[in-house]
Amino acid sequence: MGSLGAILKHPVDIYPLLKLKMAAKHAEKQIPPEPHWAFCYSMLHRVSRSFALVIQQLDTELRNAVCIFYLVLRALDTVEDDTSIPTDVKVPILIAFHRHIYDHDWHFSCGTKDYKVLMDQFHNVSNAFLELGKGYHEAIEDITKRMGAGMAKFILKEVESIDDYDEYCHYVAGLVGLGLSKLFHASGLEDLAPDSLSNSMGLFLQKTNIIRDYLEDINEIPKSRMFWPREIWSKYVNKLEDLKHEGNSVKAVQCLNDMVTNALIHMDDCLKYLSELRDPAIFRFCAIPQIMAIGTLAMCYNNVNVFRGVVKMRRGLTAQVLHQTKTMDDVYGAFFDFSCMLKSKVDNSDPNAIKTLSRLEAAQKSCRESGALNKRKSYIIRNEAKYNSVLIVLLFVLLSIIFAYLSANRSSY
Ligand code: D61
Ligand code: MG
Repeated sequence: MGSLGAILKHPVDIYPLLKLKMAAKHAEKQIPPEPHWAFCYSMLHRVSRSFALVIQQLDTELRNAVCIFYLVLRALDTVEDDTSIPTDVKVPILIAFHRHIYDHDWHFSCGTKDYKVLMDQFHNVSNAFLELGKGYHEAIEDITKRMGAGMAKFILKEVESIDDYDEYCHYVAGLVGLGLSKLFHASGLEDLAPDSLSNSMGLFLQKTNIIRDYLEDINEIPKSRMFWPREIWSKYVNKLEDLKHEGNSVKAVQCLNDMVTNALIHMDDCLKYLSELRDPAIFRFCAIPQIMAIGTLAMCYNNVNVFRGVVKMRRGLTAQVLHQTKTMDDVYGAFFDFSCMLKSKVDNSDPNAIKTLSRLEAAQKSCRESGALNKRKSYIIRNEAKYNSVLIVLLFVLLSIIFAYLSANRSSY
């Protein structure tokens, strides 16, 4: 549950963290009795704690479809991510994956840990997939086919231009956005969202991951993986791996800030997509990952530690996002706060400072114009100070009671 030090520094985290623990316990108890569905849901919890919690809140029928959609694509991604599979073996598997999901017996062993279990026991996922309605089959098959083909294309080719970068992110995450919008529509709960907005939802999440995971991807064994586009990094260094050398810290951080500025373009589309959703559970399912993404970008911006280790949002802050995100007003509030935090980190000497600031100001303008600000909880500073003083008063009251009790006892002797 996060270290004691972090909790003492941020006492506001205590309540959301406890609630999160309870929500996770509750979700685990809800695992269905049929063995193939039990496998799918326990796998979902093991490979993605964060998506599992939000998926769990959807209505049963849609929840089953989204769970299988997730596991099918996670399995496809496990093939893509395993750098020990030779290209001539990997490419045909990626291309044919959308057919394997109809085959009860198909499996291909790869990946490690939980991902290996998912791959070895994939028949459970196929069996559950086959029980979904036809509308869901078509959407899942179509996206799996297009994603597999796109991944195969980028096994053979590097991400050179920013257009390549957007194209790669479209295959691995934008298509998830398109597929989810289709599933929401098929469930009868939402109108069909425009593809370009659904795509942006995925691009914002994927670009955030690619920025955050620089070091992990470059250090991948036996072969490093590179997703930062040459068009951006070549302005700062000669080779992508040079960014991790300490002598290049200044250039590395400028390059990182350039990458974050690129990701910020998608904020506006994401706000638009979210503002059109009607179902509260679908809304939360979509909004929470987006808020975590902008929070992560705010942590990464101008932070050399991205090149030294993993930069993550505090677990307590994640728990706060999970519980404070209910309506569009909460999203405007969170986007506004994290944009503020980003703005305060922009250094005027950064080569992209003006571009970064103007993107952040544009987002803040949308949030302000929504009229949602003022009446809300903030993720930064203000509330924390208020909460801390309440805690101090409580502590004082408690000590007074103990003191009064002790002196009363003493006087009775
Ligand atoms: C609303 C709500 C959730 C959304 C969305 C709209 C639009 C797109 C997405 C989720 C997908 C976002 C993907 C971002 C995280 N990136 C990865 O996991 C990378 O793999 C990409 C290919 C597999 C995608 C599997 C997936 C992920 C989330 C889903 C989903 C399917 C289905 C339903 C709901 C959410 C990344 O993974 C490695 C890592 O980050 O550890 C990679 O290999 O690059
Ligand atoms: Mg991948």
